[in-house]
Amino acid sequence: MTAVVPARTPEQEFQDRIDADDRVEPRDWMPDGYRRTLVRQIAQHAHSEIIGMQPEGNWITRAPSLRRKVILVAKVQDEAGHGLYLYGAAETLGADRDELLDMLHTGRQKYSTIFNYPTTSWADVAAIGWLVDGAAIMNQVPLTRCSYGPYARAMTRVCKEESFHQRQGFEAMMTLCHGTATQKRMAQDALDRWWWPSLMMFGPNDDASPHSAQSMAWGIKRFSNDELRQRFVDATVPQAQFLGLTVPDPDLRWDGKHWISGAIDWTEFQTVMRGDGPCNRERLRHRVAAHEDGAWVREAAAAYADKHR
Ligand code: BYC
Repeated sequence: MTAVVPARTPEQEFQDRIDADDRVEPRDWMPDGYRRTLVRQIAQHAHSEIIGMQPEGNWITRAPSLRRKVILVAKVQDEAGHGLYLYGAAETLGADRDELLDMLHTGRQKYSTIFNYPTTSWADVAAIGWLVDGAAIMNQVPLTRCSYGPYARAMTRVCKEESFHQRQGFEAMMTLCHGTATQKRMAQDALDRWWWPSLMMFGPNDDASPHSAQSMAWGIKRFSNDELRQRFVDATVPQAQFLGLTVPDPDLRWDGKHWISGAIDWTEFQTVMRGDGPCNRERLRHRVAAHEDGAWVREAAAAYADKHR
């Protein structure tokens, strides 16, 4: 008698493909939860890119030299481009760009907490490049191996640009640290204010992260939030030491293998995520106003496209 092999469900076959490291493409069958998870993460990521233009954009007119201004304009434009690749990737999953923007504007979809902090001095621009782009790369390089093809490919390009951003931030920080005593103080003050929010970018601890386990099983996330945060701390503490700066964590210690941080203030993270951070309201107000002011551009582009169809 031949044994009857039970038929595999579409979900099991999908998981087999993921386990074999196969790439999923837009026309392939995928579980609804996989699609929903990707739309949620990619949309939040896209929103972060375009909201992330604001804190640094704030310094374009006050950059300390023409060279710094040219670099900053290019960087802020790059962030807009990253938003475009990501909204494009979300559209391949059937998401509608106008709806995603509406969800951002009405607070129904999140963007990264990091962009709700103010940039009060030029050194903040340097610190964002060094720390925020540094954290972004740490999180995004593994996403170039994400199981969903369009997201992974978008990330390849984003990461190349982010690594330039990180280097320019570190170089700007180095200039400040080798400058006058006031400039060095500005650099330290910026590190003091951006260190902890940068660690929060990686998301809640693994035991408090509702999505991580499933996202890792689906090959969307390759490493957990805590693993990536640890890699960032290990990479960044020696850089701070090289700059002659002090990481604002009295409990930071070397355990022989890793730099171990003190406790993160998760209450602050929750407050900012809820919409009550220092700049949440300002960021959204500015974003909605820019969207409304730009309506004529979208209308003109649509009319032009209709005429040439
Ligand atoms: N801020 O289960 P979890 C950049 C939310 S870089 C706000 O761990 P997940 C840029 C999370 O969405 C910044 N919300 O979720 C750099 C979830 O909420 P919902 C953007 C956060 O998705 C320089 C809940 O907490 N990068 O753009 O498995 C210049 C539970 O968390 C945050 C990306 O988006 C946070 N920090 O993991 C300009 C990278 N952390 O959806 C721009 C792609 C967590 O249940 N995204 N939440 O309501 C990811 O890798 C993952 O989505 C995360 C979170 C690691 C962020």
